[in-house]
Formats: sequence, C-alpha cells, structure tokens
Amino acid sequence: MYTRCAILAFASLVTVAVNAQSLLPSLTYDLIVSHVGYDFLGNFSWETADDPTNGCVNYVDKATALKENLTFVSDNKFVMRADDTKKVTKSARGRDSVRIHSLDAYDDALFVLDISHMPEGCATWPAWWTLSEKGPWPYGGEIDIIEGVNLGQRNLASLHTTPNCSMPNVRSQKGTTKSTSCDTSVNSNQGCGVSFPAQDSYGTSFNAVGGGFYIMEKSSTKGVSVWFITRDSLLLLGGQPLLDLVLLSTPDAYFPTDKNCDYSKHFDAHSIVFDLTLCGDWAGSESVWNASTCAEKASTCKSFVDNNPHEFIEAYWEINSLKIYTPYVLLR
Ligand SMILES: *[C@@H]1O[C@H](CO)[C@@H](O)[C@H](O)[C@H]1NC(C)=O
Ligand SMILES: *[C@@H]1O[C@H](CO)[C@@H](O)[C@H](O)[C@H]1NC(C)=O
Ligand SMILES: *[C@@H]1O[C@H](CO)[C@@H](O)[C@H](O)[C@H]1NC(C)=O
Ligand SMILES: CC(=O)N[C@H]1CO[C@H](CO)[C@@H](O)[C@@H]1O
Repeated sequence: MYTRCAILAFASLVTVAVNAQSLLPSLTYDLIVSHVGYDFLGNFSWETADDPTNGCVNYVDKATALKENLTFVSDNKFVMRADDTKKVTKSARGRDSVRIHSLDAYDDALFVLDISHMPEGCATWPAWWTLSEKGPWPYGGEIDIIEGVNLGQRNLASLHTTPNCSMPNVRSQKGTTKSTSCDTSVNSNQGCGVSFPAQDSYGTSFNAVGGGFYIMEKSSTKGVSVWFITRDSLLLLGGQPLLDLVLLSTPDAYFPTDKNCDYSKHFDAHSIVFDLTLCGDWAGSESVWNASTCAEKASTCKSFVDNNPHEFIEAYWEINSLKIYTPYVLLR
C-alpha cells in the first residue's frame, strides 16, 4: 500500500514537472524577507491593548514576554505562549498571552510560514492573519489564514471585508465553504470561511505530525489563496521546491476576485498578526463552549482559564520561519 502511494505521488510529480517546464511559479516571485529566530524581535511589535474579541487574556509587552518566557527566541526558533504557571488573579485582565503585529505591510505577496507547533487545547483561539495597515477595520480587509478554537481539528480560513464582497459556494478549492458573505456587517461578522479537508491542519493532530507549512497568496489579479501542506507529505514529495508544488496545486481555500468581490475595492497593503486569545467571542461563547467536551472540565470558559494554568502547557506557537515573497518585476 505504501509503495503504491509513493508511486502515485511520484507519477503526479512527473506531470507537475512537465507542465511546469514553461514557467515555474517560483520564478514569478522574489524572496524579499526571511524571518527566523531573532528577526521576529526586530520586525514585530508586541500589542498590549485589550483583546478586541473579548478574550480572557492580558497581552503583555515585549520586555515582559521575554522576561516571563512567553516569548522565547533562539537562532532557529521563535516561540510565543500563554502563561501556564499561575492562576489568574481577580484583578487581572486575564491570563498573560502574546499578540504581535509586523512593522511592515505588503500589497501583492506570498507568505510562507513553517511552523512545528500551534497553540492547542480547551479555551484556546489562536490565529495567524493579516489586516489592512491603513484601516480602520474593516476597510482594507482582514485575511485569516490559520484559525480555530478549543479542540477543533480543521483549520478555517476566512476573509472579513466591507459590504459587497461575497464568494461563490463552489469554487476551485479543496476545502468546504462554510459561509459566503465576507461582509463584517452581516451574520455577526462570521466572515466567508472555508474549512480545510485535512484533519491534521489544526490543533492536536497538527502538532502530532510536527506541523507543516501554511502558504497564503494575496494577489490583486487572482484573489486570495491558502494552502496547507504537512511536513510528512513534503518529505514524501522529496526534493522538489515546495513553492512550485504548492502554487501548481489546488488551494485548500480560494477567494477569487470578480464582480461579487472586487479585490481592489476591499483589500490594500496588509500587516501580519499572530495572536493567542483565550475564550472570547468565539471559543468562549456559551453555545460553542457547551457544545465541546471542554464543558466537562469547567462550566464556563473563563473559570477554566482562571483556575487551570497546567491546561495551557500546549498553548504555544513554535515558528521555524516566515518567508515573504513579492511578484517578480522585470527590470526595464
Ligand atoms: C523558555 O521557553 C523555551 C521554549 O519553549 C524552553 O525551551 C525553555 O526551557 C524555557 N525557559 C525557561 C527558563 O523556562
Ligand atoms: C453595495 O452594492 C450596492 C448595489 O450595487 C450599492 O448600492 C452600494 O452602494 C454598495 N455598498 C458599498 C459600501 O460599496
Ligand atoms: C451552558 O452551560 C451552562 C452550565 O451548564 C448553562 O448554565 C448555560 O445555560 C448553557 N448555555 C447555553 C447557551 O447552552
Ligand atoms: C521594519 C524593520 O524593522 N525591519 C527590520 C527587520 O529585521 C531586519 C534584520 O533582522 C532588519 O534589517 C530590518 O530593518
């Protein structure tokens, strides 16, 4: 069975190689930024405002995050976590956690995130996303690349926009359309979400396979595409440049630009955000909490967060690299 799979994978690779001979997608992009380890410290700001999604978190500044080891850096890793040592005191805003925001913003670009661990577990609501540098939100748009809550096992990628942006139910993507209106003023700002097919695209199962690569293409001519590829499947594909294989394959989530959502009217240059909130409008909503097995551990999400520091040992991001590419421009 294994051999058969390997042969099939090889066969499809050959097809890819032949089709791609004329123009490898990677040749249309230039690597402009590669963030590894210490680079994150200089290229992101640590946000300390109250969580806009009403989570039970206290976002700490960079110095505090480093001191409490809620941010840890080495030559080849960047780690961000929620505190897993202390009960939350009555006067605190919530459990200490981290939210960072890139200093630079990007128009058309390709973002490649290599991560080995994402925050998992009851009450967690981690997200890797981009939003308009200019704003104010929702002007210029929001693109959620990695997002989920509690014990979820499938990633949800979504757009949140100003009115008049909707997506077709059926389109060229591997994932399942969850909702079609991207307009933040309808459906309680649910956004237009796409659920990923792979069980290991999120949470515990993602971490069990050592994570992988999330890739987002933000393009004024094509729209927005998101791919997920596990580390294991990349090894199976062996030797091929990751970028070409990914860009030639059907995305997990695809948000086209067309008459129902004109990209140029809803999106501009975006900064990059990583956060980890706890509870809040999604993970902690009574119906969502009660529907998950997390409710067996505590009657409310907030009481769970306040009293159980040891439950947050796995609530951390571990990032190997974030590479950013922009479209290749011929020198004239
Ligand atoms: C800080 O966090 C890193 C990454 O999780 C870990 O390897 C290290 O042991 C921690 N340091 C301390 C002092 O706890
Ligand atoms: C949305 O589209 C409708 C109908 O075309 C138009 O009347 C309205 O002004 C548009 N709204 C925005 C915010 O662009
Ligand atoms: C959720 O569960 C709590 C505790 O069992 C209960 O008090 C509350 O009414 C439930 N809420 C919903 C929306 O189901
Ligand atoms: C905007 C900004 O601060 N960019 C910095 C990102 O980090 C690199 C080195 O790690 C600096 O050279 C950039 O200036």
